[in-house]
Amino acid sequence: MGTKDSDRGTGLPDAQRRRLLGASLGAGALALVGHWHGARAAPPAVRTRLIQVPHKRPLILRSQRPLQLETPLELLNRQVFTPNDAFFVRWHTGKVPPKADARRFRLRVHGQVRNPLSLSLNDLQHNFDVIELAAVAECAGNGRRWFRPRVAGTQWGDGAMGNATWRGVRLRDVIEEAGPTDAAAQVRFDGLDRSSRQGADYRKSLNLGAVRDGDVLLAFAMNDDPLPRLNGYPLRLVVPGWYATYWVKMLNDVEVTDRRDDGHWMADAYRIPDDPCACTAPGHPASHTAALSRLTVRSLITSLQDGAHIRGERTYTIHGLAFDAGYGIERVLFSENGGRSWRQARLGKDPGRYSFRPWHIRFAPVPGKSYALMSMAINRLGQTQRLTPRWNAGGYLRDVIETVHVRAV
Ligand SMILES: Nc1nc2c(c(=O)[nH]1)N[C@H]1C(S)=C(S)[C@@H](COP(=O)(O)O)O[C@H]1N2
Ligand SMILES: [Mo]
Repeated sequence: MGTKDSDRGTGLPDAQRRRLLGASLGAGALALVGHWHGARAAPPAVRTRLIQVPHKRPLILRSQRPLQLETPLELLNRQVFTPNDAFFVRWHTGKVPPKADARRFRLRVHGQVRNPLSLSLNDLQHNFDVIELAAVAECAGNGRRWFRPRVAGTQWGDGAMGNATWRGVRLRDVIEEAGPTDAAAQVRFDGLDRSSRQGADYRKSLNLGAVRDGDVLLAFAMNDDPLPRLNGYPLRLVVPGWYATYWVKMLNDVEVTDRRDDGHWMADAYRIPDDPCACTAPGHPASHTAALSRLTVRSLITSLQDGAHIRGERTYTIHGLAFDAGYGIERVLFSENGGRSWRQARLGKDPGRYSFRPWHIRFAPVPGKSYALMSMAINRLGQTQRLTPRWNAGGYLRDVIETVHVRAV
């Protein structure tokens, strides 16, 4: 499905620098709006707007202020690594800071440390071990638009996620170099963006225990290129297996603290009901909440969209992806009859335990028949996806087995 034929822009008023592509995604996406009774059918009359900002392909516009752009599903299809110019964008601030000057940029490490640091990009790249790993960044609100009843917040489809190789240095090594004092308890991360009408200054914290995990990176490269400005140039935190809310962009300030962060983005936002399900009944707020942390197990069919009409009398290869919090995907099962029977899909190459894992399977539809296609991933711990959707007021932790309804014609 091409995005180029969506080029009939309507143009929004404050869009001088941007080329707005004010049309729907094209035939496949239009089918989404249709009559299909799938739980995932988009609310009627909602048109999916594509927008093109500098250094990005046309992406789905979820909001302009703050800037929130979603990757169309077809750009996640059949590529394990999401190209930088297709990678989703989520800011909380109304105004994304200008691109930092790499020569003047410094990362400050201070607070409960014996040896405060001020590190240039060059210091980071040459004074510490450089490592690289593949990891999925998924927004905690990914899939929120499928929650019923509907919840407040950005109505993301499934494209508020992407997979990349991240190159950088271990956070652990930098913190060790600074030498935490005995009082050290947490580490707080702050980027170049500041508070705005859209919200408080964006800061997130991790416990010292999580920081000691050698896979947490201060990353300066993404898919072998410098980070795009909108994805955090020149430096971002990468917390593999954890929701991207922790992956602070344009990171320039790391503070080791002696107490729990009571700032807005830790204490009020990005919290889930503190029970094993992380569920509540609509209208019944959770009495206890916990900060979000690890990703759920998920899989998606990426080669067909809900409501699609497909040709019968042809064998299809269905493609999809699966991921979890880094324990590793062990199996993906596929059903063409709404979960009554399952077949095992073939897993593609494994780029690492935090990465998207591609899978595919053959499917031979019969003309005139309708199919409810499903996929279910199972990780090495035996964790799998839910059969019924969980509900919580934040629209977090989506991990239900998704259904793609298609009709063979
Ligand atoms: N400095 C800064 N970092 C941030 C944010 C932000 O608003 N400011 N948003 C966070 C959230 S909620 C998400 S989902 C990811 C989005 O990363 P991306 O824009 O590279 O896709 O960045 C995280 N890091
Ligand atoms: Mo997010």
